[in-house]
Amino acid sequence: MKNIDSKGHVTGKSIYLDDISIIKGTRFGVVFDSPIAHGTITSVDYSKALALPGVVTILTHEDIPGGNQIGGIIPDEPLFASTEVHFVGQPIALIIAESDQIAFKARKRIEIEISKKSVIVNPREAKQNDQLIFPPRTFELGDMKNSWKDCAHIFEGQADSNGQEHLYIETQGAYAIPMENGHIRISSSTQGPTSVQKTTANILGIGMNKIEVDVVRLGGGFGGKEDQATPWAVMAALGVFILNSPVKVVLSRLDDMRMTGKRHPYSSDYKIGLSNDLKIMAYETTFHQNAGASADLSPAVLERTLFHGTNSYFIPNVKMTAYSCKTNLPPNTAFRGFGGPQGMFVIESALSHAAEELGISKHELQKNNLLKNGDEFPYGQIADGVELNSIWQNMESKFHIETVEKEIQKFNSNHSNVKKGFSLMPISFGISFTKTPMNQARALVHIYTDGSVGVSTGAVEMGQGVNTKMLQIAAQTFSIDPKHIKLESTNTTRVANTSPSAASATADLNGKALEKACNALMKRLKSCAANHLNVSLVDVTLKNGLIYTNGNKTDLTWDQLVTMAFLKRICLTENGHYATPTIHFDMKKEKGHPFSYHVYGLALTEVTLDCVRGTYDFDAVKIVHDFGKTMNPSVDFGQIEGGLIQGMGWMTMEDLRYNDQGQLLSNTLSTYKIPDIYSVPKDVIIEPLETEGNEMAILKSKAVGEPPLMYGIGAYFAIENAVRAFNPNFNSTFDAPFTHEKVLMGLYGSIDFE
Ligand code: LUZ
Ligand code: MOS
Repeated sequence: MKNIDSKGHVTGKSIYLDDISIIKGTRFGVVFDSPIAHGTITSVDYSKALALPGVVTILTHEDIPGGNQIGGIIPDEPLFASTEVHFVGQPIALIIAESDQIAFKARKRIEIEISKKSVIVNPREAKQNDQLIFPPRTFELGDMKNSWKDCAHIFEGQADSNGQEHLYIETQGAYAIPMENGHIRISSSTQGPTSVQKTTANILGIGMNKIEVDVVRLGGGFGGKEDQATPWAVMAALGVFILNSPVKVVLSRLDDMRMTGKRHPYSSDYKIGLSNDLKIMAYETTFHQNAGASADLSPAVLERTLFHGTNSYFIPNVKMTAYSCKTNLPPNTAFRGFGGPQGMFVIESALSHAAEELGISKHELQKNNLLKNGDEFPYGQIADGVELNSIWQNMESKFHIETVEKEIQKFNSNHSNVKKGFSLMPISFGISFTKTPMNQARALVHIYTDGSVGVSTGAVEMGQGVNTKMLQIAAQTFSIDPKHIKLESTNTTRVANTSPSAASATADLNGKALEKACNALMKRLKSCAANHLNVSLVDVTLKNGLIYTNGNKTDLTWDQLVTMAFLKRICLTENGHYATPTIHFDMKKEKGHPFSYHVYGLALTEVTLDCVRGTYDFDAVKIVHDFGKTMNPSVDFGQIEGGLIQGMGWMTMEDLRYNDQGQLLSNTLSTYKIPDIYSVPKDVIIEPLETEGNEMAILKSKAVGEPPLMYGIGAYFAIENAVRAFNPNFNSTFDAPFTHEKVLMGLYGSIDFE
């Protein structure tokens, strides 16, 4: 099935937040935010702003009827700052006006005085000052202390990866509308409708049942709208609460870039020990996560860094400690991969370091240490269904690693100012929210009396194609034409208490709930048909909208059967509930079985370096990926391509910069560059691994949202490989992204230009 949104998207008919028709009397909100990264507000003068014609009101923390608190995991974040500000971009007030142009004008007239305090932007400095968001966590396996003496080779170093701006095409926004009796309806561009509902209720001091959140679709989320879509929706709702008129808050691109958190930068130390036969015997790391000014999702992100700290390798002795460091930056948040990529970057750096020192090819080291069935992860889960060895074999037989390596060596010996490089990047990504209780979902299915069907789930469509997958599940289970099925918007009144659409788990969780609801309805309809046709239930089948008994077509159609069931007063509505079985995790012991399964894969990245300019082009990325049994190849291939390019952008060109006063320097689209058509690899080849699929995955089709992002890490090490071909003395700094400037430094860093 094609993505059901494709026509709407290309004809401009798909409805996003900004396409919702505006009700007469709607007011527009613009956020006034802190210009200073840390300090005490000594005075704010709103009078000149309020005097501007068209300004309706300015809301501050004093207007909040409930609790001034939006922290999702730890209650440490106010909606509006009251006396202290902790980052540039922290919301202080909402200016509400008759148009957003007027509100923007009014913002410039606000006069604020802040008495400055010291600013910390570096996570290691924060740790030295005991500025931690929560106590550190440690995952351990084996006998760390005694393992070093068994190692023939030990290497130590530092590996840093930078943050990443989400740059969803649709910026953050919400539109709130007053309903009767003090109820409020919010349309929000959020991955987490229930978070918006819950936080709004808390801020307003009313029940969640008085807040309805509706989501049609998002113009991208990537994690940036898992928690951080909430404040703007809450502000709009607060405006409705105070004014009793509709209020719309949509961030401008520059406001969005300044005010919202990003992927967490990490600065990490590693120590890796290898035996004589090149088995990794010991691995110790310390991760410093740059959390920003409050917790947001940092505790969960930190946890996933630890879960993926050993990537696709089995290591018998491991100790990984992670610190969530409080800095004066916007609170960093979920971003595709959710801490996993940051953890994987460190072990890949350690392996590159070891291979370089030992004078061997890194891929030999990688292949020699791949995880196998029965191996224990540092968090206690025993690996099963591991596909890494067959994936590696597939890579060798289809894409010939040795030949690629030889051809590159040959090219490099024939060219002095152009060098090629390559890398292999295996991935193992755990599927499930790491917080076990979040792994549940519901779906509501109505069959209408004419046989048409309406489906609601907790899944949010953000371009990832989840609605297409939901439609496929309903159409397949009922065996009717998808044309008869409508996917409803995601709405907290129809499907309550939802987990955010995140963790790559949306199609699995909501799809399984939907499958259950459809199966229950099918059972009722079949039993109705059996009664009518005077046969037993097991003899009835439904196929392509027709009813069969013992494989023989009857005169009865789906539509007729539905009408008949209705007249017999059989319930044509069902609510399916799914909770992932078998998963658990004990945070005291830091052991358990948190993931329902893992997604595996391997990417071979080839790059050509212009050693005069320091620029590079990616010739090809060849991927062997474990889809299970993909239920929609075009949607899933799209996810792989998008994830890969997004990961490559993070590793190569996306250069997020704050100065030491916490001001965002890369604050526009001219100073923060993401991959475009000119920087994507010339060739991306995706080879699906043939497998039986996994029962825990929806229709045995494995989760595909986040895992491919980590293929992009291969880009960093391919560049590193090429730089080394030019400058054998290159000392890898493992400091992503590998921008053109850093490539030049790597090529000529040892030359004294003076
Ligand atoms: N969000 C979350 C996530 O709340 N928990 C998770 O484990 C997770 N994993 C990946 C992406 N988002
Ligand atoms: Mo996400 S990083 O799955 O919102």
